[in-house]
Amino acid sequence: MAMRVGASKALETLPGWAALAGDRDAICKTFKFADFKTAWGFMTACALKAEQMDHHPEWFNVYNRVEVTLSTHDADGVTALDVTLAGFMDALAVKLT
Ligand code: HBI
Repeated sequence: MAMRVGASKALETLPGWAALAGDRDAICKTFKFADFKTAWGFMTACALKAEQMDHHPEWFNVYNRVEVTLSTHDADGVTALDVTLAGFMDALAVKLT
């Protein structure tokens, strides 16, 4: 199982991400794109990456906005898997915006 690093340590290397409000150890970020199809393209590429990693985001989409929460359920908190997936999302979002 992936080792828990915790939100505060993870956030040191993830600009624009924040700790989820409340007691849960998780990180979150809202991505905004030009339109729905770009947001959906982002989600599609992230979904394929998530499948490759066997590590899946929690997310909510309305039109051009994608709200993402990352945490590792098996570890009950933020692990290197979340940091890797967050980094992938950030790099992709830069290309799409
Ligand atoms: N995704 N975010 C997240 N956290 C997990 O612990 C997790 C997952 N996707 C698949 C997965 N675990 C599997 O290892 C099984 O536990 C379902």
